[in-house]
Amino acid sequence: MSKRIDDIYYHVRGQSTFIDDLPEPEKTAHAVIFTSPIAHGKIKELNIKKALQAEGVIDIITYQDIPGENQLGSIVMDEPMLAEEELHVIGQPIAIILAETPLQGRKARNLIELVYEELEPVVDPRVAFEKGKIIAPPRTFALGDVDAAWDQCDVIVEGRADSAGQEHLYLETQISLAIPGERENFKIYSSTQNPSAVQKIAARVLGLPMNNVEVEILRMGGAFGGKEEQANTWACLAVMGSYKIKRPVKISLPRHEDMFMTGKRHPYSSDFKMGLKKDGTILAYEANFYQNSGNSADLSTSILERTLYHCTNSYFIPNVKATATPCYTNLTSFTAYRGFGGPQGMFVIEAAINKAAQKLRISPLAIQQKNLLKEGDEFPYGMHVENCLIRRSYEAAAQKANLETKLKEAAEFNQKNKQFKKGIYAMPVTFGISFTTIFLNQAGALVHVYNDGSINVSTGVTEMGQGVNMKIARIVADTFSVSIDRVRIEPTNTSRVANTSPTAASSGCDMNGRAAQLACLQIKERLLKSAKKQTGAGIADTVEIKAEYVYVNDKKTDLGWEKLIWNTYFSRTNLSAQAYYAVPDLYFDKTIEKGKPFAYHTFGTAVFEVTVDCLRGTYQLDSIHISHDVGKSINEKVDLGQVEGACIQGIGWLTMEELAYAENGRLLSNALSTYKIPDLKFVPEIFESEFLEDADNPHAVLKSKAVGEPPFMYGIGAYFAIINAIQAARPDKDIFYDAPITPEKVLMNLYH
Ligand code: LUZ
Ligand code: MOS
Repeated sequence: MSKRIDDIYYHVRGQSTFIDDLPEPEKTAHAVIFTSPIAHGKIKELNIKKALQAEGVIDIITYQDIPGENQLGSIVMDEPMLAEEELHVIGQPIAIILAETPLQGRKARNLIELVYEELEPVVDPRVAFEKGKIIAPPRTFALGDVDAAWDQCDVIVEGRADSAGQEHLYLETQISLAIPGERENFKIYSSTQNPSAVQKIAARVLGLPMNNVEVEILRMGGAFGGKEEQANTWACLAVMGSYKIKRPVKISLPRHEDMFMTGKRHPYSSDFKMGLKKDGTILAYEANFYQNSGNSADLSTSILERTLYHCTNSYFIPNVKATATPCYTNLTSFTAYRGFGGPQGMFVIEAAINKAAQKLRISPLAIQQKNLLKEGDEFPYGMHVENCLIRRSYEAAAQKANLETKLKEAAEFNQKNKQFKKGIYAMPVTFGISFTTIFLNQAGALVHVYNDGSINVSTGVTEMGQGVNMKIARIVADTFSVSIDRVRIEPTNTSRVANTSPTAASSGCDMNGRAAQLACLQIKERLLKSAKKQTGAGIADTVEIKAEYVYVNDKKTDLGWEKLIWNTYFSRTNLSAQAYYAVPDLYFDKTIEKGKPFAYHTFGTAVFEVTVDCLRGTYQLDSIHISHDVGKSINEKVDLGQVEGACIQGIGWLTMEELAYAENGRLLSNALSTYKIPDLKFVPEIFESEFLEDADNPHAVLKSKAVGEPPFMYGIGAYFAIINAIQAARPDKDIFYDAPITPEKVLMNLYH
């Protein structure tokens, strides 16, 4: 990888720039947001007089100042930008304070007086469901006939599994800079995965057409889904400020404000029932998911959908009925987070398998292996699995981990030790690639070749540290067959590539990489035509570009890239191209909940070994072995980073990351002193990942596969490895599945 295109080279030197590094334009004002102190209630009186007179305050904006619609919603219109009367959550924006400095803004914020009437908050999705506070009616995915199947089962287990939310903890907090131009035009720099959404919603709030708003993002310092929808808020608040005072306005959330004001992964509370044959064959599975959606819909309904898609994970089960409901609560609006509801669905079926294994007195791994998907098996959503690699990856991971030996050694260890117990678990993952919202599966690109031979690429994808720009540069360089040093990736900008989908659903490179490739191919066709003329080759001769030179009938000519480009330009030929890609053959019929929502699936398996201290409840990861399917990797280091990073992030979700709320809905874990994520010391000494070989994917660019989200779900395996160790100490104990499994919960599971 060339240094020029390699983000890591600049990141580690602190030379990459983020929005906060942009020089602030002259007269930039700083916005500080006054928010609701209560989780549920009504505004009786809002008094901003004193705050307006505070030092450095330029203006204070409330909902009455909004020229367009006071509405940020994109699926359900239930999210006012600034509260009018009703308050639904602590941290809900009420007023924008514009000041010369952030500190002056914060001081003025303390002077705002709010009189309110407090109402009882709801924080539990099951309570919300009982009260009828739901965003949409329940949806059910079904296959076969569960009700008829229970009679044929040798054992049936039932239980409950809860998984908590998760803070994104992107390194760069939410930030936006809005700059007013002439004639009500605005340029917004936003740390967003979704520039076109920022553009659309900012235009809506201002009551302007979309072509008055230009949105740009060079890169984010992490996002993980937290900026798929929820960057909109801060960009819209900033542009509202700049509209009102006709000055540039910047919003940059301090860490603790970001932590309590922004959305997180959805907590779920779920019931399951599983029926099996004695040999471990699963005959029937029923699940009921209560999604804690928070105080506004945001992307909750789409996330809920993916929970249903992935509720049977990598297993074929002939009879399935899974129901899910998005429930309003007075907590932060939960949002997209790596895996997008999939992890929550997969967690529950692993809990069911674990419980069934205990009852059958067989290993949960035996149940997994018995029921892994086979080529052609049907998912509850009607799609059949193709090019299925789950068994291969399971076997490869087992072999790499020496699973048989490990199990034997762990059993011996557990016999000999009372205080320390080892646990082992394998986690297979099958994840569907494509936006389940079908219209989002489209992308565009704009490529310019300048007449000195350098190449400039714009697509709709956003770089958030996942390395997509390096992959796209590789695709472009390979398509032209030139050095990657010639390629530059532009910041993502709504004026260069329009109507973009969010960089999400792991599909950023698949779709935008393909669009970039198609644009390059258009230019390349013109270049080859011109090369034919330039070399005097005949109609029957084959002309190619290989490693920066034109070849005629496989013979190298002295026509190099730069000369080829200049001559082509000189003969008045277009060296720019725009291209578009839509993923083919996707459909879904919601009336029957069947279709083909995914271009393909990705597969992989991780094997975990842990040691639990049954006296203290603490635990340590001993080893992780992963066999993962990335198709034909475009950039192995980038893909490896995604696989291992996602795995650790998934482990964090279910082990140490604990969102603590007070009964009144206040987030208590709103700082890094009270919210712990995995660090280097937590990562096991033995952490080995490999890619499945000979797993080329026919459905994505350069035979690659999407990699961003699927490995997140490996983390579920660490949770059940810990459970497995607990069961070694207490084989007959009724386990409660309530993630994250903090040391307190280990002890409660052992002794309570
Ligand atoms: N966003 C979205 C996503 O709008 N639809 C999806 O299916 C999806 N999947 C994963 C992550 N983000
Ligand atoms: Mo997403 S959870 O932004 O792919």
